[in-house]
Amino acid sequence: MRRLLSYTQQALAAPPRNPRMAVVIGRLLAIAFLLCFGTGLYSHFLQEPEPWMRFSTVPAQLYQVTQGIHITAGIACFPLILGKLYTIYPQLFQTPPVKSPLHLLERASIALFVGASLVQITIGLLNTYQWYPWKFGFREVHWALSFVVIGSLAIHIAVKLPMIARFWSRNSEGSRELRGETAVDETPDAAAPVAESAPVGGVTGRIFRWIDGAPEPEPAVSRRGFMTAVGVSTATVVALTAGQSFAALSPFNIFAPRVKGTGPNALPVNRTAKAAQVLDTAVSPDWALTISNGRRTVTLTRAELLALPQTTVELPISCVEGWSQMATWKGVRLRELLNKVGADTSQGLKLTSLEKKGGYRVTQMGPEYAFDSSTLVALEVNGDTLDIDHGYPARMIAPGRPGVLQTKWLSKLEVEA
Ligand SMILES: Nc1nc2c(c(=O)[nH]1)N[C@H]1C(S)=C(S)[C@@H](COP(=O)(O)O)O[C@H]1N2
Ligand SMILES: [Mo]
Repeated sequence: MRRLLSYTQQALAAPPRNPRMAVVIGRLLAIAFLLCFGTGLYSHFLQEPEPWMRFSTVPAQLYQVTQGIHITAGIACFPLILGKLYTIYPQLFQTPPVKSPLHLLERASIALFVGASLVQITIGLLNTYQWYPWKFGFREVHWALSFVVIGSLAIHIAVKLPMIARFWSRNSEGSRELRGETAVDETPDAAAPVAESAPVGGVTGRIFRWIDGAPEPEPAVSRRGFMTAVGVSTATVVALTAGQSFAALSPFNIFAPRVKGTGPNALPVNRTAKAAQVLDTAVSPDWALTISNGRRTVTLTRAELLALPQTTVELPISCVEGWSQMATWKGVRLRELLNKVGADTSQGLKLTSLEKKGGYRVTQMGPEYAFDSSTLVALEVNGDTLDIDHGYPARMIAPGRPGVLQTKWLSKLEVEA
């Protein structure tokens, strides 16, 4: 068994499979994971704030940027993780499989980390395509897994710290040894532990000399070639999808699910009026917006809303799924409506949509958004009446909020006590 494992491990040896490469890719992955985690926390708390939380309404594009980073960094994880697994997977066959309880913990944390990360980025990617081929709630699972991923990443980094230090830079001791710049062979005892703890062929030169006297074969994958492959694939998937979030890359948006400028009012639609089952109620002549604060209530028809002072703002729709687009909105300032029912600037708001059912039929808005001068009950977009798919007769649009909270087909606004 042992011999089979060690034979497999050696057979898989290749120049990119060395600890320096694992550290180089590992660093990039760690950056991508931390970006995803940080921006993910922000996105989560915007949608499920703790009562004491207040958020910034400036710049209006803040969420567009954080969520664009979230999705783009998540997509970059695919080639990076595959590259990393390529460099380290011969480690699967290390002998003996378990050396000590600590070693077992190390291997278990890596298994957990790899498994959780792969599930995490895969369900995240499918979510951006609005494809939910599973029964569980995406948000809950993505949220819970993020702690598993970050927790096991922390353990992984802690355990590997000595190795990370040895191979941190080009001129670290380990990296120089790899290039054969230190006299490894003259100090076999000192070098031995490295070979043991490092991925296969921890020290180049030994990799191909495992059969005594055999000439060194030409490696099928060179280190440089491998780095280039990982680099180019990462840059390519990022460049071909980031256009959904970042306007400058929009012309190269080939794989991402949303394309800027398409759809009614030249704006993509996320949930159609048909899907929300509002095709009849949204165009009903009986529609009116109710605004209430305790017992004080005001009801305004669309014509009455249009007769109030109109404000124009440039604000983006920034979907949690990563696509975003700037649009020109026209309508009534929310705070003017709130003033009509005597709300004060410490009070938040409950918004109800005409939508029959759905996770975003009822949403909450903190006072920092409700009283911001650019938050509108929008009646027009991009110079035209709101299309029914964009929330006709009226929708909410506020700066810096995730798309899910830009409620379409408004019905009721209730000031919270
Ligand atoms: N009532 C209601 N409003 C909603 C949604 C919804 O499902 N129901 N979806 C939201 C989501 S996820 C986004 S990204 C934006 C998209 O706005 P658009 O379809 O007008 O581009 O609307 C938001 N408003
Ligand atoms: Mo969205």
